[in-house]
Amino acid sequence: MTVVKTLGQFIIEKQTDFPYAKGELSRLLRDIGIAAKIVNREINKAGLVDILGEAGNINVQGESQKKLDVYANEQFISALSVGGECALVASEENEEVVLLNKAVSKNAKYVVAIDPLDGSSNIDVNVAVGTTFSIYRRKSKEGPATVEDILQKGTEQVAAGYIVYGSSTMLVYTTGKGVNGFTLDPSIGEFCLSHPNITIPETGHIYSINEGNYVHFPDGVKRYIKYCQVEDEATARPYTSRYIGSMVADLHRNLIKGGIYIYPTTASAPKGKLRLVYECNPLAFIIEQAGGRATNGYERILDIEVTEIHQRESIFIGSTKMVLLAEDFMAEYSPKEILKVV
Ligand code: P6P
Repeated sequence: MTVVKTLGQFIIEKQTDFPYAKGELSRLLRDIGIAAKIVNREINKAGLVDILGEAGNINVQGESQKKLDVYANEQFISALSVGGECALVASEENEEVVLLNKAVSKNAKYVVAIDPLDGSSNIDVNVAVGTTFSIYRRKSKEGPATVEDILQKGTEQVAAGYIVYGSSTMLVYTTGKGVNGFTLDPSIGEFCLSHPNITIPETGHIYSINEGNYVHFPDGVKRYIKYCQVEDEATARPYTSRYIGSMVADLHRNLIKGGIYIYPTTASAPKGKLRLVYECNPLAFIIEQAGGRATNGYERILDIEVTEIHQRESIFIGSTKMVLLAEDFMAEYSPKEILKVV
């Protein structure tokens, strides 16, 4: 008989990985799992209720906020606030950091960065969307947490993960000791361990990039795309192009099958489109823990200085050998020093 291990059981079991932990991180991960189940329920019926379409607001990115964006943001912030283990949240949907309920979280040790619903433009067309999150220890020792508590390098993450709301709903996370995936079993309302110790193939045959922006890509990216398209039996090229328009879904497929996702600088995104704090850093932590690589074409994502909540960054992320080769093309055709002058 197959023994089902739930997310809650797994978190408690792994708590011994942290000898000094008193359960705060375990409870924080549990709170995120609860919110994910609530958001999943709404996503799965989004087409049936008046939750589709524009919420009428514009978020800090200048993007029209879908109602489900707003709902997901509220659910994650509420779960973290009630749980009492988180002092502050930085969210894609909020221009400033959100201080959580002081009465409950005055002794909270952690802060969370989150993109509650990434790829939300796909909701109305029933394409997979995702949530990304990072957990840090707060740096401040007393008084209310501040934005400085979340402006930490990716290397300081205590835990990170994503939820992908796809053909099934999965929660994938790491605490720095490998990557584990849990699939939601709606019949019991629990995330169950389905993908223990996920590792990404060191190479792959899938490249994910919005080639509609080709004209404005750096030369190094153009050259790498052409490399992927050349016929070469020895390296199983041409590779397959797969781009969903929902980074969590693209990244999850590449994590399982091998591949590379690239969002470089473009005309409309001169610093890249993806946000360092709540998209690039959590996914980079996951990919590195799974044996992959994540850089901005030049330097490790997790080492990049964080100065603003919503700062954007280019990202090359996935199978190590594919990312390294893409970096070689960047070094040869788009060397950083020239880009600095320009
Ligand atoms: P484009 C979704 O808005 C997102 O942040 C990622 O999930 C996705 O990969 C990318 O942007 C899509 O952007 O410019 O290709 O439509």
